[in-house]
Amino acid sequence: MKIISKPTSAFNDQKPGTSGLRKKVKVFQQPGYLENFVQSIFDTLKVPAGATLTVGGDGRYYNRPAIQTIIQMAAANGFARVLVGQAGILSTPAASHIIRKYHTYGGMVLSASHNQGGINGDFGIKYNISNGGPAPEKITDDVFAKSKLITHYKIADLPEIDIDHIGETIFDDGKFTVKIIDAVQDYADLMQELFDFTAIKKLLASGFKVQFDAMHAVTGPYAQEIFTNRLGAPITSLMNCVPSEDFNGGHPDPNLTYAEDLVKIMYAGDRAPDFGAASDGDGDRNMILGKNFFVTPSDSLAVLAANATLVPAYATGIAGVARSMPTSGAVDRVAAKLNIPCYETPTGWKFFGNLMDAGKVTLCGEESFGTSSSHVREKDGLWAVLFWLNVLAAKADACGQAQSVEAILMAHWAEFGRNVYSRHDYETIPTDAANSVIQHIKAQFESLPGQTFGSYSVKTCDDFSYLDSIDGSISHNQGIRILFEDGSRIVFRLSGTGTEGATIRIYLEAFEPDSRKHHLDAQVALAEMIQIALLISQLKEKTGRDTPTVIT
Ligand code: G16
Repeated sequence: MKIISKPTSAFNDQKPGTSGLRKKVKVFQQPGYLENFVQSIFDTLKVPAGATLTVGGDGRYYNRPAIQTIIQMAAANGFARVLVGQAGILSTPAASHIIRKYHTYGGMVLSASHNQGGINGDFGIKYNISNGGPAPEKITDDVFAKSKLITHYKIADLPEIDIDHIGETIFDDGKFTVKIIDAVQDYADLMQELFDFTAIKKLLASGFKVQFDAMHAVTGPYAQEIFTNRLGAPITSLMNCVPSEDFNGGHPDPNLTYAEDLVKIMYAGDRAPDFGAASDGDGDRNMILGKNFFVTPSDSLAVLAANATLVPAYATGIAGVARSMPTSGAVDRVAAKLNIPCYETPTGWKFFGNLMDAGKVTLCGEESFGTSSSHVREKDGLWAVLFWLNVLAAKADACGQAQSVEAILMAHWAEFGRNVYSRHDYETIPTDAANSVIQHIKAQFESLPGQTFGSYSVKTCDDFSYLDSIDGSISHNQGIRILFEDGSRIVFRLSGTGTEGATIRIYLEAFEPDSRKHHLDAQVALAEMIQIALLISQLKEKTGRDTPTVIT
């Protein structure tokens, strides 16, 4: 195995965003682009002798050549072994599990998550540390700094590895090994350890109808193994389960706009199944639907926390919960009742890792359709679906009759009150226009407190900062909050995961204690606040956009 040091020129745009480096495929295809970033990661890590690296992605276009390059560079940078998911595919939570289970020195997760794929779509790469979670900012900042100074990268002259068949390829008398693994079984086994599969199987056999949409993305094979092979669900309850390099031309983002096939089925009146769910490109996001009913991710987290002891893995209780700042405070109310701590972190799963490692939290969630627990260090779409099914199974009456998802939410709101919540996204806005919206709001920080808009009076406003209580690091500029006297709030943030222009997210939240109003559509209940957000931000005037591209 010959190791070559190749000269390269630095790129100045390799700053990791909310979750790794995400760019158009064509950006990644530039000579040296992927290599520079991978070398900057390896240089930051200072790889110890004998280390193993996990590698896998969501199967999108460019996954395969990227994996070959990463294997060659891992060999040249001192790794002794690389574990690769069969066909190069690992869902993000499965990658996290493999890193933890086989104690690898972290892993390269290749995905642009919910972003579109294909030759004109997006690609992405992130490094997860050995706890299985995304690298914290101190590592990603260092990687970015190195990427701006890089002059050479190291690569081994290995032949192309057959990544489609399970097995091992050994080089240089065992000095370097590539092992192709079946990660579906490992992941399915983990789910079976956490949840009561017997109870879920009984629920599915009782006529309770489930529809799962893998959106032509990575969870298809995992869903087939878990739902069909292990839980006995009919094959018709699964849709779009064959992973495709471009997600069949779709947008693998499980929300009410992009999961439209599933939404149509779940909103088909009496004919609709009892429970519907979808997951995203790399399998870490989830959307939960009942019959003609949408569960916001913030409410989903709260319901799971409130019912955690119904699930075998959490039967003795949960240590604490955490949510990202823009996620609604619904879970805070559950935590208060359970008398457990609730942490508020910036957007980005990487901020939960320290809290989980320290045993301070068990469940975490984000409004961006992410929920998970300390079983891995990533959000986990299928885990959330199984958690819901386990809760539904455990709440079924003596005759096996399950409650509806809507009934569970109504009962939850009756007990805790409802944090009415919605997020409005304005996508692909010219960056200057998006920045001017944010600057315009910030310029009002001194004048807004004390002002009244309709029925809402502004109490305070700020740009959210987070002090990590475990490692003492501080993260500034994590989203603008306008907090009202009655506890309602509007949050403005620029997305850190887009690859084209900027995306402005407006998060709207109002607390409704009156159960007679709990059935109201969130857009109706939040109508006044939506107008206030537009007035304060002057978003329409500054961007020329009349309506959001996505509402959830
Ligand atoms: C990523 C992060 C999440 C974050 C989400 C949205 O999710 O892992 O923690 O909430 O992006 O981020 P933003 O609002 O900055 O676009 P994923 O599923 O894309 O990896």
